[in-house]
Amino acid sequence: TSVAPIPSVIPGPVHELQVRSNTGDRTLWVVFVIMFISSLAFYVMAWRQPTSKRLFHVLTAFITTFATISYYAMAVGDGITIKSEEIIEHHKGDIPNTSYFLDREVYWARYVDWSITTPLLLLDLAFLAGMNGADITVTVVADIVMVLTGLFAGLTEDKTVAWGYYAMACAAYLVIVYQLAVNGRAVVKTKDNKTATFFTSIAGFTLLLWTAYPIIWGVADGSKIASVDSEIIAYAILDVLAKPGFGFWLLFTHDALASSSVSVGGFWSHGLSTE
Ligand code: RET
Repeated sequence: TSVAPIPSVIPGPVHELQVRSNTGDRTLWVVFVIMFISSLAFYVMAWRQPTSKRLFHVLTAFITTFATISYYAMAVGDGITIKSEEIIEHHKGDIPNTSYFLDREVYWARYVDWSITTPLLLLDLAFLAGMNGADITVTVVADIVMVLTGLFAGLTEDKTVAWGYYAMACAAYLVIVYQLAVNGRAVVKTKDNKTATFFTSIAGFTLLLWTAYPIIWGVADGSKIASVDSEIIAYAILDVLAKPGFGFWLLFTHDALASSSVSVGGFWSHGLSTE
């Protein structure tokens, strides 16, 4: 007589649901409006410059336009899926382990947004510094790797696998940090002083802000310590700083320098370097 093997984990019927409430809902709508109004402002600012001085305006306006679309999608409830993660509870003695399911919303529309907008943000910085074609390509490709492995980390229902993707995304992020902090800073020194100082400030601000994303991801999407509402609010603050905040700072500085004599050969030499 053979006895059916006892499964090592007995799945329970319990599902814990983690979804957003009205607070998360309202936050998404508020950011949608901020992104929309910023986009209009950036298009107006673009239009006030001659086309030869519009490169930063166009890039920046597109960034907030994509954010407007993705916040609209998330606010109306699109671009979201429920991920079901099995949580195993270990018991002492002969009692078999049991499990329950943690069902939590994953806002994958964010990654679609980031896959387009973070390369555009990096192009803003790369053109400002005057980085060469090879370095720009490495930076943008590393960024796409970071966002796509981040998406896979967000969607997989296996926790161990998720941290594997997360590690790859972090490695790619370090490539971006290196490109901006070392190569970007080295090449911007060949431009005028004002441009060099400004690049150091805005690239520093960018790296500081961007570093908060993987931290929030770890606390919210990874470990599920933070609620879905807290996650929405945290990303909302970062997104407003990283897109409209970054954009207004960049474009106001650009326009001020472009109308002064300092900038010749500096800030608004938009040509792609091909060395
Ligand atoms: C993830 C998780 C995996 C590890 C790393 C990440 C980094 C994300 C970053 C996102 C930046 C987004 C911005 C949006 C603009 O509004 C994908 C969260 C490193 C840096 C600037």
